[in-house]
Amino acid sequence: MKKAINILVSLVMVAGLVSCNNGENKKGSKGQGGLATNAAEKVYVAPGEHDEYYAFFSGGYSGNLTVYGLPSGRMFKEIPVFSQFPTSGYGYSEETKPMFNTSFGFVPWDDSHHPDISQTGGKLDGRWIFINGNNTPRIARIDLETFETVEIIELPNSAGNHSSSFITENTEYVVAGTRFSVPVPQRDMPIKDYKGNFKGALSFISVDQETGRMGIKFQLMMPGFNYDLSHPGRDKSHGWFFFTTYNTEEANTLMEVNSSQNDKDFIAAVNWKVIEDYVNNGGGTKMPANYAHNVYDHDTHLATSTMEKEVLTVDPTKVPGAVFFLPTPKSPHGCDVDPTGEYIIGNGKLSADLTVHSFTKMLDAIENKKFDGEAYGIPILKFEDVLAGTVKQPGLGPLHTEFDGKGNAYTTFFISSEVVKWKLGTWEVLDRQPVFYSVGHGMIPGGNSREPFGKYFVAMNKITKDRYLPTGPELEHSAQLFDISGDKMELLLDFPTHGEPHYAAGIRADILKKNSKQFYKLADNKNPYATLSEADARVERKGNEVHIYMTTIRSHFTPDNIEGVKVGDKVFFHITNHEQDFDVPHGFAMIGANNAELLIMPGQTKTLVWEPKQVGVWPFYCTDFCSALHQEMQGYVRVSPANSNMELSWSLGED
Ligand code: K7E
Ligand code: CUA
Repeated sequence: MKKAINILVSLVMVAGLVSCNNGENKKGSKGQGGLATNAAEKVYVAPGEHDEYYAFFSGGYSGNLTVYGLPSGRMFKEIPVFSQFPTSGYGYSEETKPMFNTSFGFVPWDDSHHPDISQTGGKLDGRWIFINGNNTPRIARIDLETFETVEIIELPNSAGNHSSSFITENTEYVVAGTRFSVPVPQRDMPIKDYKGNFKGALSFISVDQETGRMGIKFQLMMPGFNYDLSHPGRDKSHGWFFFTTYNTEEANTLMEVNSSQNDKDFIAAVNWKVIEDYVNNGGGTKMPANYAHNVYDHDTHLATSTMEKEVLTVDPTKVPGAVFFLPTPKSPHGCDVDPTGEYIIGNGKLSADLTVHSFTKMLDAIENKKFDGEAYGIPILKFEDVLAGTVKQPGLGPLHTEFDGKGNAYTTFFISSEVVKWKLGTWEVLDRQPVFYSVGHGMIPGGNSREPFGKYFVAMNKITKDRYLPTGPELEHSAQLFDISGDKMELLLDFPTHGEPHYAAGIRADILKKNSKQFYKLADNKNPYATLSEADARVERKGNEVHIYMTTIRSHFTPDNIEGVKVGDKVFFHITNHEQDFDVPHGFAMIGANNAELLIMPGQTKTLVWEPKQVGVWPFYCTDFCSALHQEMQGYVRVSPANSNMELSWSLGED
């Protein structure tokens, strides 16, 4: 076995070298990664015109989400989610800091992998997009009217929240599975006692259909495998959820060898409707827990954090008919279900072939109790009984599969650096195109729904190398856009992405853009520190706290001269932007503030804390070029010694 691994490792290295060299040679030769003559036209979006699709790319280690247009590949926005974002002050302003509260304290970073857009009836509805925080297990919800993160819920009993965040077809649940199994509850125990003692929690988070509010409905306590990716059933398989596993060996060291011993790992098939009934009828065990639930309110412009103290756990062996294992070769990564819900594809990273399971056969095997033993009390189905077919030797290192809704599947191959199009049902390979280089996920807009918009495929590549002008040792990752409307995939465009996009979610632009919010109504602003008229602007002292209630409108702050602040004070700038117009934020920056600026949207209130350390007269200014007199949008705070008797005073336009 060690030998096999070594061969694989060598292959990886050779593949890297070969594809790199080929890139230089193949430029311009059609079908080899070069461009067909009309490719430029197909991606050209004329000045002032809009793209046809939105694409939301996860940021990986940036912790955020970036928004692009397709087919142009233009980046429109970075939405901060799990990471502090100085560009807008997200996670720096007092209003947004609670978004990062966790049971570990303030955690202003994460590793985000899998965005998924809400659905109704198996179709993308464009209400929300969800994404996972992998490192400190969390799920975030982003409102697609405002493109702002509005909720983050932490997951107890989870570690490496990777088989997440995928959405059932009416957004009943956003599902999050643990990659690393851990002791549950956490305790001090020898690592070598992992096997049989650690647990893998699969969390089913319900979503309120009106408000979008998340809540952990139950956690399924599975055996201590690694739950890598997951996918909901669709259409006929709606009500089921599928999770790939690796390390069914339950190894805890030298994983690259020890977790690759078994010829087959499993796809876990979970009938969540059965479990839902079970818990609705009082099943499950309440377990003490401690996890943060953070919610941002658009009316108060304020995030609040609540620590939840309990979670409902379910032992899968207590719910007959709820969980089954489908043997799947060989350390499968991607777990994908086609739009009809019939085919469940497990991409065995170390397997020569692609394994496709049949949902119908699975039900049949379950009904006839054709089991091949069990693992920790969970029935294992026979491989042959659930197999729909195999795609023979399609490439090396399969990772993920997407669907075009026309009966075709597109699988990415990391090692052989290619995308392979194949036919569901006949399993024949129809086309293959090289990618530059080493693709992770692919994405077809709507590909996770019953109705993919099968026009484009985006490859998210891990290695960029010679594709762009060099920028030192690190290059941005590169996406490649393919036209998949014809029989053959056609490469149209390379474009850089930000962070490490693992996965992306795409949607037709017209579904979202009509709902996009243009500004917040000042009259609806319920922030407790809001200043709704300039006449109410003021400065108040409470002990050593100074609260400045400030307003902004083109092109001044009210007040703009403030005196009576002292060294040792803690100064809160509560700033309300009085603009009521599309795309007119004002910024706010204070010299020496130990955080970032604020970018305050029209109608919004944001608060920045500044602790003056030095006596003097210190300026602040607007950071966003908002008008012809933007450069005049500035003011001063006079800071007196700590023991000074200086009274507070403030003014605008007076001498
Ligand atoms: Cu394959 Cu995190 Cu979905 Cu990366 S994962 S590629
Ligand atoms: Cu306000 Cu510049």
